[in-house]
Amino acid sequence: MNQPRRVENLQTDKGRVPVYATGIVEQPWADYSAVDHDVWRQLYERQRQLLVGRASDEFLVAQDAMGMSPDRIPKFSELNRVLRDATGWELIGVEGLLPELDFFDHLANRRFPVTWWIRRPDQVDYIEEPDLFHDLFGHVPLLMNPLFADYMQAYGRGGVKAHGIGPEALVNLTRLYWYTVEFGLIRQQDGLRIYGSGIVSSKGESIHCLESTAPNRIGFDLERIMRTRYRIDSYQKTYFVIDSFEQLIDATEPDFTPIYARLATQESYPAGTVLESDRVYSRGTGEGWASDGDV
Ligand code: HBI
Ligand code: FE
Repeated sequence: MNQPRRVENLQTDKGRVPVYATGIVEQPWADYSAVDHDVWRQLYERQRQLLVGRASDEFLVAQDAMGMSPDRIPKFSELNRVLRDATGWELIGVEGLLPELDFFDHLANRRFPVTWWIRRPDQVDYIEEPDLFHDLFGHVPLLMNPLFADYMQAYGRGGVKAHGIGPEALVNLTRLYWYTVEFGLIRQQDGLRIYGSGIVSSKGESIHCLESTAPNRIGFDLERIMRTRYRIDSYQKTYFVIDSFEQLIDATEPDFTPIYARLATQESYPAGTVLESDRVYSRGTGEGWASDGDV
């Protein structure tokens, strides 16, 4: 497997991240080795087993509708036929992380960038940057869900706008992506469930986010999220819980400009903060207000 081409590092609020060529690359499907396909199969089967009872109903329904197979790395061209019909989204192949504006512009045009290479066998439990498994298994299925598909396009449009406003607005908006698209939880009748891509593509965090007593689980609040910092190299200290995808869309309807202006005058919160005004859930059950200490 030929290695991805890194061209530079980008200073972001996540520190210096490797940034790749921003061009669209054809998925070199014929070049995937048996080891690559086996890494896909191993990760896919392990996560699918873990996620029943942990992932949101929408995620599991969407992933089944995608028709992905554990047997081999899916072909983007085959998935695009299904995805375009469902919500008008399409996958494009990329080298890896893109500069923010390139990424936002793709989302604003219903194109989701998927990294063409998959991690090595010795990286199955952790890889510091998004690879094909994180993108294809984690991000792509929910693009089959019309509400989430609309949210992702609206997010992209908001990102292009925030990029024009300035770096602070970008940091605020990136936090929204982080605490919803990457690490979001949703409340169902039968308890809290995962919809965030960073969680569903990680064995450890799929368990930790619902069952550990360590993290806070706080009801979704847009400005609270935009004020809250996050860590990229450990499990999250806080997960935000939406009641529905409709709530996500409604919250992101208004123009964010006045929110950015307000936030610019306020301190941001450390990742592990819990405020009096927070709606705190106990672990995993989603029964609303936590009893004392059962956070
Ligand atoms: N690039 N390919 C790719 N995939 C991402 O998920 C991604 C990105 N660039 C920037 C980015 N995500 C985050 O900073 C978002 O919050 C914008
Ligand atoms: Fe991601």
